[in-house]
Amino acid sequence: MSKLPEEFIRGVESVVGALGIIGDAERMHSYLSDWRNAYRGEAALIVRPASTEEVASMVRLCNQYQVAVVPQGGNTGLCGGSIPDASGTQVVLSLTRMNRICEVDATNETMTVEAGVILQKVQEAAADAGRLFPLSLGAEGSCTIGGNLATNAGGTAVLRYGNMRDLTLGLEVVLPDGQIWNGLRGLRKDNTGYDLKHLFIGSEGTLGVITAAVLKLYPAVRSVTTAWVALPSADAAVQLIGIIRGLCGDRLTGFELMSRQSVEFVLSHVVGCSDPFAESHPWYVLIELSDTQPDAPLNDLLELGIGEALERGLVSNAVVAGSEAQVAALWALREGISEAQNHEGPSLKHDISVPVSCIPAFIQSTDQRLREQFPGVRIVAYGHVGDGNLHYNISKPVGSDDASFKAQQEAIMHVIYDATAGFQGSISAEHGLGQAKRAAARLYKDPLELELMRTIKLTLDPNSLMNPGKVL
Ligand code: FAD
Ligand code: 2HG
Ligand code: ZN
Repeated sequence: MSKLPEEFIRGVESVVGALGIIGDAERMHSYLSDWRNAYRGEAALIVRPASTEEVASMVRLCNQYQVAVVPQGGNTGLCGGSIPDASGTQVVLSLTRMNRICEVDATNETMTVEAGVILQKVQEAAADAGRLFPLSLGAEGSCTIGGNLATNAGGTAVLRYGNMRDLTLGLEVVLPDGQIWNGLRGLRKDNTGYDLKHLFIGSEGTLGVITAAVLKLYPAVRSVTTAWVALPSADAAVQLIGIIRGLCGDRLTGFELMSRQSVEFVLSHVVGCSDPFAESHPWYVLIELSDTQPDAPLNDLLELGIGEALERGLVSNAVVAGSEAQVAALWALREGISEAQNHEGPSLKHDISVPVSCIPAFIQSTDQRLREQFPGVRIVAYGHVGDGNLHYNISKPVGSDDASFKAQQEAIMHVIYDATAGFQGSISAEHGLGQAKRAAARLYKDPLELELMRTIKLTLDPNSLMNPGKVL
């Protein structure tokens, strides 16, 4: 039984039709909790509009009845941003029916898509046009472009191509009052005042509903080399990236760091993964070079770089993938970490960034503090080290129970975020604030920045109906 008035429900039906509404508990279930089951909410309805006009009518109706709207894409977000609160009075607005690729303009190197298109479909459409859409992340088979935009997603190719903000030329947004802002311009130059799209990118559904976007395409990649490298320390990884970048420039498209603990979790829990080396090492990096030329000398460059690093004692072992199957096997070791960590009980996620040069000192001092204060916790540190972005995640000590581990969550978080702040870092590098880091942002973000954000929120959404309880 819905907690909202009957006239509201009838209004929703008249906007999206029976096909666009999910109201029974069983079918609503998957929209109400996140991928890890870390957040769970209730909703009056799940509404699935099929067009921008339907989104706009829904938002207007929600305004009329003062009903809060929680935009949702693929529901792969890691901060609970797409999960409604426990009141059962909010409406989840799922964009997944709006999944059309509207236009591919290979000459302008742009693609116009609706917000509910799955990222992988965008990558495939770009490839079909002989182009590349470079955003790449573990959830690409289920996350949507709208979610990628709303969280300003990063992933494994930011080093070369930037994050979602850098990959976007235009947006269409339904504003909190139901007006449609059509900013779907495929222009690389447009200095006619404030660049409004950047307000909505990274706003996590709190300023409006993104309904479509014009994305940037790049030349297709025609040669790729991938290597798995073992290192004695995180410091060696930071030095290695300098060597490889110096040699390869923009050909360096991926440089992912993983601690032994991260790799061990994958080896224990992800079927089909195996250790490329017979012996274990404290740290690994996965390096990817790519080029638009089919026969670019990538192997030679990589071997040169790794050779120099070996001589300087920065590398302990290395293997270059010799086949596509080996490339996939190496990436599976990296991409499997999130899933593998779920098998080890609740994971405390800290998606931090510090200047790349500070990564080794951050790891060394924070590891030490955590080991002293919380003996036995397992530190699962990995991530996009070339962007200074570490997923500094924590799993409970072997044999301890979930409840006593969760009771330490706040204290562990403060150790990690205090260290992050000490290095002038950010407590959310790529996943956003959602509901997970809303309170922490109040402690660690500049008060003036927060005040400006509140002013913008109030101006656009005076009734606070867009994803309340998230971000601010
Ligand atoms: P959702 O989870 O549905 O929503 C996320 C937020 O965006 C919510 O606040 C929601 O309200 C809002 N939102 C969604 N759609 C819209 C819209 N159309 N308009 C307005 N607001 C909207 N993230 C990274 O950045 N880099 C990674 O490498 C990465 N790897 C991941 C790997 C795994 C295995 C998983 C599970 C997640 C990973 N993520 C990563 C996190 C997540 O996939 C991304 O943040 C993704 O961009 C979320 O997209 P989504 O469609 O699932 O959004
Ligand atoms: C990744 O880089 C994602 O794999 C997920 O951002 C990180 O699960 C995580 O903490
Ligand atoms: Zn990541």
